[in-house]
Amino acid sequence: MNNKAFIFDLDGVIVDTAKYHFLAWKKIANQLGINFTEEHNELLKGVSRIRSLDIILELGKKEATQEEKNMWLKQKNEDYLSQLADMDDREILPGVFEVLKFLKDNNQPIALGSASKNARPILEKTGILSYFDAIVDGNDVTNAKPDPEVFLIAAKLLNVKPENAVVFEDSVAGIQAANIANMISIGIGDKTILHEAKYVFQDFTVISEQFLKEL
Ligand code: B16
Ligand code: MG
Repeated sequence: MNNKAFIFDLDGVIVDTAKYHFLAWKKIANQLGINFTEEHNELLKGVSRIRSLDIILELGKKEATQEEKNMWLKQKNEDYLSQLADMDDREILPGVFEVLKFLKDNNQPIALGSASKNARPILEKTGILSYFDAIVDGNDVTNAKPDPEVFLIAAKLLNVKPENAVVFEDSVAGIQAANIANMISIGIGDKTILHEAKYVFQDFTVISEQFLKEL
């Protein structure tokens, strides 16, 4: 294989936790009398927890004190984590495990580049933590995607130049971050939404070993 490093986003790429985030935010929104739909939830993908709350408050045209915000952030995360309690490898999205294994078998460095502060427990619960040579998550970055910080730190930890790093992302902001970092962006999801990516695949089951080898 060519000498590349592979950086995976977490939510929407490795696991589909968007549904759990949605349920937890929905409870907060209901409490505040804000109408929050699955369509609105799209706006929160790849976005940090704090920014997600601000978006919901903006949707409901609500003002809040920092103290209130801290309380809701804590409540949202506790609720989200309680939903993840029984998580296991069945939550890994189709084809992901096979690609991780193929890359590992071919000695390719692998990192996580996620906005989530809950990345480690999710990788542990799904049994794939040992596949990652580096983990960069919401605890390590100050600037959210589309800022490239998360991916640049990951490439540095893997000891590769940005142009040799491949990023798998499901969010528009994440694809933009990879492009700004001068990395090879691969969108996972809808081609029309992720049109800024260099390549787009519906999911990992349609990514061939040949394609990975030739990158
Ligand atoms: P947490 P990713 C992002 O993860 C999610 O897409 C986004 O919806 C969530 O708000 C964010 O993580 C923060 O998550 O509350 O667990 O810190 O897609 O960058 O892996
Ligand atoms: Mg994502």
